[in-house]
Amino acid sequence: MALQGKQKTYDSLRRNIRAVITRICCQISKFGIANLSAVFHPEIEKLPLAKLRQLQTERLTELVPYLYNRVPFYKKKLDEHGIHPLAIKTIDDIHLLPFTKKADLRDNYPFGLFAVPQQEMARIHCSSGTTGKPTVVAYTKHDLDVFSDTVARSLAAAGCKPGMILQNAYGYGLFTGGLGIHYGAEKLGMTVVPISGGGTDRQLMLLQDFKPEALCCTPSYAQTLAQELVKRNIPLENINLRFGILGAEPWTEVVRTEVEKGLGLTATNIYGLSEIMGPGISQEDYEEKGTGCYIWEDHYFPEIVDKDTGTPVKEGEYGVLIFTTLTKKGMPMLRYWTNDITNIYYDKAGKRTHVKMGPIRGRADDMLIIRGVNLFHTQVEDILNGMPKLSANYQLIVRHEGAMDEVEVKVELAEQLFHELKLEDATDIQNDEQVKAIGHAFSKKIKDNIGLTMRISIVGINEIPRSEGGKLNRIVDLRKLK
Ligand code: DLL
Repeated sequence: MALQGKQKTYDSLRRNIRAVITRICCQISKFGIANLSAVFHPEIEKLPLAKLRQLQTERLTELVPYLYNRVPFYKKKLDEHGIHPLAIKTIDDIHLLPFTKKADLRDNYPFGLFAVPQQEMARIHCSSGTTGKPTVVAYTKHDLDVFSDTVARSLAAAGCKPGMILQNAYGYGLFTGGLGIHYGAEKLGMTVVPISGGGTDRQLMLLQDFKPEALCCTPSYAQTLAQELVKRNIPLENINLRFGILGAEPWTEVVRTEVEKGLGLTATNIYGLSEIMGPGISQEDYEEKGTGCYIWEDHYFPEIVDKDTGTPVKEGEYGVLIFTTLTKKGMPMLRYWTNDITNIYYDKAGKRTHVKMGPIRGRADDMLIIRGVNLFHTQVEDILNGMPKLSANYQLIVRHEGAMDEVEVKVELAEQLFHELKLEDATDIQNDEQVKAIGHAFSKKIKDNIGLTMRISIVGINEIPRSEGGKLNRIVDLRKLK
């Protein structure tokens, strides 16, 4: 009897202890501590640079013979350049290797650059925005693991934690944004809402009903969502966003300010491209905003080279971003010429050791040359940052007039001012003295900073096309249509 009593007391004690442990675990996981290992990986993200170089050397020296022996395109290219794969002995030898360009992917369409039989590929994506045949990219199961790991790392750097709801408004499909973010978020332990891009009514409904803390979409679509909240009189208190992970197109501080205010979140930049993997090649830390995006260089090795000569530039200087995939198996890339213009630098004050990249100024092929001056639309966007009476909705229209190329900047008035001035139509706007003064000030700033005279057309609200979920084109080049 006494023994039975003791057993009962022991059982109930055990039940109580188990309940207490369960409660503690729930509390811990509520704060995202239980899954801390999924959030931050100091052993790799804080790896001392010498060790990082050693790891990159090991990976590159394995990759070059792997590609040489498996992909006829690479064998031919290396032979033509007189490079024996074993001549690449350290990561510093990478500059001996030839570049791979988008045209090489097109020439080998669809499966010519596969390093494994097609049957070993787990997924195929295509890169966006091109005419004619798309650029094909493919992944083995191992590659998809690396992809989701680096996206999970990126989301964690952006402030996301296990258990948070993420509304993923990047397009699902051949574009790498939707599925790329999706699997990375699942890996981090988030609850993903795979809503895809567009369908603004539904986006706003779920933002209010599910109350996600994180939103992934293009910066221009985040602008659309912020503007729609105002238009529909939806108070910010109805939504619960804390983090926006925005990328897939160039954007600057003026858009960050608008989106952070309009959606009540901390917006960070995520960069990537299909040819290398997809989103999550690099990511800004939410506590180091404005200092650049960490490139996960244990997997994606970056270089910056002069856009005309292809020679490496000094740390911090601008040029074309080049990537080598160090761990991909299905369709690795050697020195892929992204055509994106930016710079890379180490930030000793940062949380991680990996190199950072600045915002993309534009793509080398998007660069306008106007009367001899190189122009990216992001330079105009930067100037808009100091013009609170104008909005961040703008477009550059380029024409060939007479013997000259002319740029017109079409920009909407800031919404508040537009309502205050009670302007009815385009003629009212053009004739308003205050609007004229704003236009002159903007034009002067452009001339002083960029060195070009541009025609400024200030328009009313909702006059300039908005993003409907995908990438927004800020440049209308009418010269190409002639
Ligand atoms: O845009 C992958 C991605 C999806 C990145 C979602 C971020 C978020 P692609 O369609 O192959 O892949 O386009 C790649 O988009 O070479 C850049 O020109 C541009 N791009 C991507 N991210 C950024 C960014 C995806 N954060 C091309 N800032 C790249 C500026 C970006 N440009």
